[in-house]
Amino acid sequence: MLNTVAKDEAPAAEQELTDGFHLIIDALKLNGVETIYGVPGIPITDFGRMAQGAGIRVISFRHEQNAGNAAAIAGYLTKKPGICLTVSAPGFLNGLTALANATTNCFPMILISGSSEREIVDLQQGDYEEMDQLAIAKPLCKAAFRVLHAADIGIGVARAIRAAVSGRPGGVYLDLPAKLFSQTMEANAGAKSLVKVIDAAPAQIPAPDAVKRALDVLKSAKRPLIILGKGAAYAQADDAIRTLIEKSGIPFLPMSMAKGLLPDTHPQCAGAARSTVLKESDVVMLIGARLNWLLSHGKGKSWGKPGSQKFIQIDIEPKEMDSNIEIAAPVVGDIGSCVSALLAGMGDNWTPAPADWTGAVKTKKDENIAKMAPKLMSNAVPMDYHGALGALRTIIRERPDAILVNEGANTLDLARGVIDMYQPRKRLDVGTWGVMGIGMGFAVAAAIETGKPVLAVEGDSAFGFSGMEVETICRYNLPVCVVVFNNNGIYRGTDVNPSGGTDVATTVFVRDARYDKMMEAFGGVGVNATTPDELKRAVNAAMDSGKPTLINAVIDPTAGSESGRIGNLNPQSVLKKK
Ligand code: ADP
Ligand code: TPW
Ligand code: MG
Repeated sequence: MLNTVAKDEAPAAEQELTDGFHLIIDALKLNGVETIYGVPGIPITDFGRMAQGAGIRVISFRHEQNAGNAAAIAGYLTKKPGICLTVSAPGFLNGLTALANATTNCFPMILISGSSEREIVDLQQGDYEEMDQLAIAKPLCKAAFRVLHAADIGIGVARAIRAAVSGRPGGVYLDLPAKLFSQTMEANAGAKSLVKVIDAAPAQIPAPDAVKRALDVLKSAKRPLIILGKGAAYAQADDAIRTLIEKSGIPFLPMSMAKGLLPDTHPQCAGAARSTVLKESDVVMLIGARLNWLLSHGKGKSWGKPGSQKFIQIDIEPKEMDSNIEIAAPVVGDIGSCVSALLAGMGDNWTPAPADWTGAVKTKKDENIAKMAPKLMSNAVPMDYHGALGALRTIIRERPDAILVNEGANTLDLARGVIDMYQPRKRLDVGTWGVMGIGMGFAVAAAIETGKPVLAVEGDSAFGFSGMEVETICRYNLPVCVVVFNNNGIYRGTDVNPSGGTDVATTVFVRDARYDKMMEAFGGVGVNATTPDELKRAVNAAMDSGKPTLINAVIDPTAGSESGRIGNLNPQSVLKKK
């Protein structure tokens, strides 16, 4: 039903009116938007209230960046654009980091921001929260639109939705000036102006010759490898991907957020033999994974000798091909269509990957897994990373449908390696930028969008970027268990101030802080855990009860290493240290 407002001075022929507020709500509802993540204020406070009144779930955060991260991950989890709603200028800017991060990660989201009066902004006459938001958003997202007339709201919302989810997904900015909200128009015309987006992300079928080329390259392989990226997880083509992998017998390497697309315990999973397969494979098929820094750009010492490896790449974005090295067989299309076409082309008599190769990968993998096993049993107190993660690994094995959110440096890199995932789209982390601050936003949206329990494994620094949202978690009573790996600082808690002055080192926090008290402050459960056993018990209790819980896991402050696993990316001074 269309919302309407009565006109103050109704003309003789009683005309029903609608306005910007109602048209935006109707346009969102018409397109299946069920949840908005945001922070209220001028000019969108009433809009939030009215959206809630109209049955949209409106989740209010304490900071827009977290609302934006929630919207972005909602988009990733559902393949529908997540919606973030912010106030003008400062609120908009706070949301912008999340919008840019969504674009970088190929997550579909729409940042809807109220803005000030165009006439005043453009003449720079000093309006309340004046800012040329559209111009600022443009370079940071896939598309940016502004709606000036109520009659264009339907088209504006439709364009935003289509831009966010079609082709390579990403962030879209929708600018709604304050005046638009109260603009009126005739209700029937308003209803007709709305647009239901049909087939928002159309299938993109790969060209038959591209598929044939890819199969020819694959057929020639003696040591093939498949790399699954988060695009493959996003595509929700889980069955087709599994069939391709099992039919081909090719070892697969999941990128961080693709873990669980097939279980990490799958016999063909080469996660524990990563360096071997990158170096020794002769044909690499990338499925929804970019050859960016996370894969050392497809060259250099992590890879085989130049020219010794051929790449097949499946991606919806044609410009991604040859971005870093030559792609021998580009397959452009959506992953579901591409993988199905490859399967059809493979027929029933496909020769599986050579046994000497798959055997060698398995031997290496078993060796590495055996090497790690005793570390995971560590009962050292204070806990080291492996001891604490060993406990969490067991919990995810026993509760494979829980969603794992993960950020930090050592806390991220080690958890990625230690905690096996068993189901698709269950691991959400810092993604392409390695950005800190996604934790609580992701956790809130994961709980709301899926209804599953969430385990957020957070470095103490990482947690701090979004920590205030524990109030949000308590307010909405979400089944989120946050574990803060508290090692008193960034990477380590033991650095000293090189000047000998009284300030602590730049990477060090208050010693022995009790993050668990933060959750207690808002009525949630707080636990201080000093052993793997205590940690395990506390997480299990949290997951059984579904109560918001924060566990302060006391980690040995000497245990971490600089920047976790990517210390090599730190520039080094060539001058002698004083
Ligand atoms: P990872 O970090 O896991 O390696 P990336 O974010 O680098 O993954 O790569 C994801 C890739 O997936 C992007 O290049 C994006 O264009 C692509 N992608 C996203 N969705 C689809 C889809 N439905 N079909 C094909 N490719 C997709
Ligand atoms: C938005 C730089 C990378 S990792 C990290 C920072 C500040 C925190 C590491 O400490 P933590 O983990 O979380 O305690 P641990 O286990 O190693 O002690 N600002 C942004 N993003 C990034 N990546 C940084 C700063 C950084
Ligand atoms: Mg830390």
